[in-house]
Amino acid sequence: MASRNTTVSRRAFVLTAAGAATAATGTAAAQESPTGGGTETGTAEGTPAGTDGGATGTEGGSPADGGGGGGGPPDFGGFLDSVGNFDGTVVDAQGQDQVSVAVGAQGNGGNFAFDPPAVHVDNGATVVWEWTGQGGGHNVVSDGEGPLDSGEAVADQGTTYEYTFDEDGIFNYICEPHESLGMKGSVVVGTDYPTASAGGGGGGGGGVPQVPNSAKTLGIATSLVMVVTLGLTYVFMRYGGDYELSEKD
Ligand SMILES: [Cu+2]
Repeated sequence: MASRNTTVSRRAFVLTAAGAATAATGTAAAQESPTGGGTETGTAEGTPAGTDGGATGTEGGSPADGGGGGGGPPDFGGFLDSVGNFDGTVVDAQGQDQVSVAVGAQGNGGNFAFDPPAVHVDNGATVVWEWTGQGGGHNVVSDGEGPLDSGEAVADQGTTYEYTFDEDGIFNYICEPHESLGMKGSVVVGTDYPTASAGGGGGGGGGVPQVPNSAKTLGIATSLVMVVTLGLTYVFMRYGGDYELSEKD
């Protein structure tokens, strides 16, 4: 009976020690992947856990990147900042073949505005600018290079100028006589245009540091064990032979 008990307690001790080791590694693994579990990690040590951590990190980063490219608002590059009647709203006219923009609408200290100042249309849609007859002579001309040009400024009510967009992008335009007052507008066309992606970058930044921390911890621990083992082996081999030789010298 006594010997049996000894065997049992010895086995129990070994199991406890193994359990503690498993638990220790398991805790490290649990920080990275909750589903990883201590059972697998205990046998395979740090390497599988580290790989798991890397996989988790990649997954964490991807959605953030996708979000940045996906649905950000159009980036006008500050072009509409000085436009008095632009409050950040881009009128969504997608799905419409034709969209009207008033020329000489109220804004910018008189009738010196386009309304709406920013509109989003499908590729292939036609924008028709319609003169209100207010605010003197106006025209519609692309800012810098671009396809829009209604010609000389005119004041007559009922004047129209239209353009059918067949290219995705952001098309900024001005009224030449009143540009300095803020009489500017923009047409966003299709789906391929510069976007202000503020949220995407932040999400990616938050996701990245998590992985290297836990992966590093396991990596460093594994490296340390290897270095110590190699170092001890080296010391044993070296001092085994060299000691006698140096004694003779
Ligand atoms: Cu004008």
